[in-house]
Amino acid sequence: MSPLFLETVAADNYVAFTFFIGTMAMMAASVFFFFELSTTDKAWRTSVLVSGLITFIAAVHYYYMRGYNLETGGESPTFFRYVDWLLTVPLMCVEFYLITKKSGGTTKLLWKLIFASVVMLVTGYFGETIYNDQSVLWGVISGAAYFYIVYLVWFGEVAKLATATSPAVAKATRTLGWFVLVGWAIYPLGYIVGTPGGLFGMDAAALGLSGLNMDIIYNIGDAINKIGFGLVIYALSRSESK
Ligand SMILES: *C/C=C(C)/C=C/C=C(C)/C=C/C1=C(C)CCCC1(C)C
Repeated sequence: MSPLFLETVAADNYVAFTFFIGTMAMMAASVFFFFELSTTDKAWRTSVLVSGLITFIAAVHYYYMRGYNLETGGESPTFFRYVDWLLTVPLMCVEFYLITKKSGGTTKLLWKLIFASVVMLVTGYFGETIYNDQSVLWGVISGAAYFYIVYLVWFGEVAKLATATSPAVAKATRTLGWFVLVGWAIYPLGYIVGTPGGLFGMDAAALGLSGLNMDIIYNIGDAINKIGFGLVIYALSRSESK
């Protein structure tokens, strides 16, 4: 029999467990968003569809990452993690574009957001893998791109357009802004825990985080951010349709 079938998950393997729960949660969220499409106002259908695509892409990656983690005896599926993020984070940028489009959100703004998110992720990937010995430098560049996104959503074009669109869009954008500011800040924490030297030279042990695992932190972050983001968009689609 292939070793695949002999794989058992130890009860205290929390990493594998969070990959499993992550798969289930992302699948359930996708089913929910896709089924709700039929009762979603036409103007909001693309937004809710994108919410479902984000969780669906994550579900497929989580299924794969759980297997990778088990079959390699606990290795981090770093490559597939970043492939997932490179697909889903730009889609989150698309959500900002779609909800601000009515009052002038342009594809130029969309590309600005996507560009910043790609810089944030590619430099983070460099720091975690190829240029691991320069993880501080790459972490700082990634952090700068991250703060640029925070700026755009809280004070820049996204915030201004959202306010001009409608009170409901302004409110939803503020909530999404909290996800970007607090929810996304979970990821640099995972980077610090999983990368020697971490971010800004901070060390996991010095921060009292040495007992934590990078994948568990990333898995928790993904569940909060991908499903949470989708639900904010879903709620907005309901409050805006009569
Ligand atoms: C669904 C996946 C999401 C929302 C992923 C977001 C990822 C980040 C905000 C990652 C940020 C990072 C930094 C700000 C610095 C260190 C390197 C990263 C890539 C972990």
